[in-house]
Amino acid sequence: MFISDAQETIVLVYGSVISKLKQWNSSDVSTVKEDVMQFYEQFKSAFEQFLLNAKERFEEFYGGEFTVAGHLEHRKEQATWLISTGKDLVVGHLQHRKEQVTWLLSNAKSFDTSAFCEYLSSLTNWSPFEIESWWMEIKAYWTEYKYEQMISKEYLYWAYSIWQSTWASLFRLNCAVFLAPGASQKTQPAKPLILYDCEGSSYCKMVRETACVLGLDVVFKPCPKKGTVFCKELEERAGKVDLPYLVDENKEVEMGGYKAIETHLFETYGANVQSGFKLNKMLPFRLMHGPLYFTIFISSFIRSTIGYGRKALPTSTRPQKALTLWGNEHSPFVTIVRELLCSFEIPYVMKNTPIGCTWKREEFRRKHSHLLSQGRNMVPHVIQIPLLIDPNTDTTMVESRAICKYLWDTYGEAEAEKQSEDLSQSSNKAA
Ligand SMILES: N[C@@H](CCC(=O)N[C@@H](CS)C(=O)NCC(=O)O)C(=O)O
Repeated sequence: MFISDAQETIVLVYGSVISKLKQWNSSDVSTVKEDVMQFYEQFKSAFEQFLLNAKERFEEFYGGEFTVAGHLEHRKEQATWLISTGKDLVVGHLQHRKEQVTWLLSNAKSFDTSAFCEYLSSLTNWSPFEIESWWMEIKAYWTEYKYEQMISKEYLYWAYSIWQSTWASLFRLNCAVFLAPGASQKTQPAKPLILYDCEGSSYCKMVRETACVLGLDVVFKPCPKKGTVFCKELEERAGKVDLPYLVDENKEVEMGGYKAIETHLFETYGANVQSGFKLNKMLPFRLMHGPLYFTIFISSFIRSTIGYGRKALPTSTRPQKALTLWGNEHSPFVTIVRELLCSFEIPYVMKNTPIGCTWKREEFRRKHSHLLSQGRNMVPHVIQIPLLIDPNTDTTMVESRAICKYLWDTYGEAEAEKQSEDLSQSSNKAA
């Protein structure tokens, strides 16, 4: 009931805002301004009523007290900004609303259009017929947009990768999702650990899982096949490229071999973690790093059929500073980002944030809660991963699909150029 109330109000307000914006797109700025003010007055009480209802429902459902945030104020500021910045921006704003409306449409399948039009008509001076025709127009527009988005090659690649990566994680029983009982902030290394790693390597994955359950931050230096950056560095350092390879400046040691690295990490940073097979959150990890360890090969094989993270890809630029990625080992959304970082040989600090790693989750929320949806913000310690920070371009972003696109656009242009060169060469030959 609450959901349908909420949906109705959101659809009502956004539907009419958007239809008005479409109309304003061809009007002059002063008419828009008058309209916005009138519109705002009309909806003010409906909005306020809705927020009060929501507050009551939330308090009833979750207990405790909720404060109504300044959503209305925020909308007012947006409208004022929009008007002051000129008519052209209305178009930009429409673009921005696209995704919201796409979501609304997919969530409002059983939405009763005629009741909506009647309701809107009773609140405004527009006739139900007029409203209905706007609604149909908007719906057709957004549905077409959604369809375009859905069939794009890039979307299909993303969706398929997530689906496949989810299976790869399930084969490992999502064993690095929880912080190991006993691991704590007190035992974290002062200087971050450095790992020469390749995303597609099974043995490297074993080490990544270990670092994740211990909540350790790791600087990754990716060494994909045919890599030219860190493979060379590792060869100079260790005499050969044998992955994984750990450098721990805190203890002034460095070593290869996944078993040796795991033992070092547990002994140094997981001394309080229970050993043996106990029925707790560590059980999947103990099984996967004990009798069922062979599933790592199945997991890697699943992902080897498609995707990056094995071979190096040509890049357009090299980052000056290391990037930062918040995530955990088993999130399929994080995996596809790591795969690209690996293939582009981009160094990055992995902020491993398994469930239960409260100190880091609190740090995340202190710094980035403005990037979380209202729903996530309401639940203590919930965050959104992956979150990528690129100090080279001053970018902080969430959403795996957008992050992958960003990495391609920023660092992978050479691939696109090469492909178009290949294409033009082959078409020249054909001619
Ligand atoms: N649409 C997002 C989904 C990301 C997502 O839901 N990630 C999960 C992990 S699989 C998450 O943020 N979990 C919250 C948490 O661990 O608190 C994306 O594509 O990046």
